[in-house]
Amino acid sequence: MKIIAATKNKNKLREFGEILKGFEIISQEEAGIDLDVEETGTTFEENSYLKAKAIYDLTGIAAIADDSGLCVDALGGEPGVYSARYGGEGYDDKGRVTLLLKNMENVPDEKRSARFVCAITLVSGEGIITARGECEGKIDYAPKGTNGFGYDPVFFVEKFGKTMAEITPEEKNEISHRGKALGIFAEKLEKKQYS
Ligand code: ITT
Repeated sequence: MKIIAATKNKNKLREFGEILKGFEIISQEEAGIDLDVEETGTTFEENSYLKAKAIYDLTGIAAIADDSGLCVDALGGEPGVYSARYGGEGYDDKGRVTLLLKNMENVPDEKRSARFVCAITLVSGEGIITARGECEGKIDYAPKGTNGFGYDPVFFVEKFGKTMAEITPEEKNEISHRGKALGIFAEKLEKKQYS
């Protein structure tokens, strides 16, 4: 089954490939699509559905989308669904990490809990599949490591005693929100659990 990855994020695309081995996943670029989907939803599930549906409607080919983000307890769940847009248009990954650390400046150790959340949606001619994965961690005090992307350098993972940017891609995929969500998704697809 050919599936278009409805994402413009190259790092997500790489992780899709690492996790969903044996699937025929093609990028939007490979499918010749240049589409910006407005993320008007208020939940990860809504936004991942919007992205997958837009690509499926355009192509008639099954499309899988990932909407994900970082939810920080001390910030009332922010940046959440707005993780990619935290601080506004002018920021890149590094700028968003700096802003997050600034907003966490006076937060003590025991209140620095956070989680990465990922909602995966497949829209296809046979139906829809959704899956959600979460990964618990803590916001570190400074960026560490060069692997991964986004907020990985400040997301401390207890199991490894390191940030998500200091562990290997294999280690990240084993515990990450995306790894978990795609694992559940693959199982549902195998069992043809469409809704
Ligand atoms: P698409 O919508 O094209 O897929 P995007 O980057 O805009 O790409 P999202 O709207 O889902 O994707 O925003 C997700 C943001 O959350 C992402 O840009 C990162 O800042 C952060 N994020 C998600 N997964 C992450 C991960 O595994 N590691 C670090 N940061 C992550």
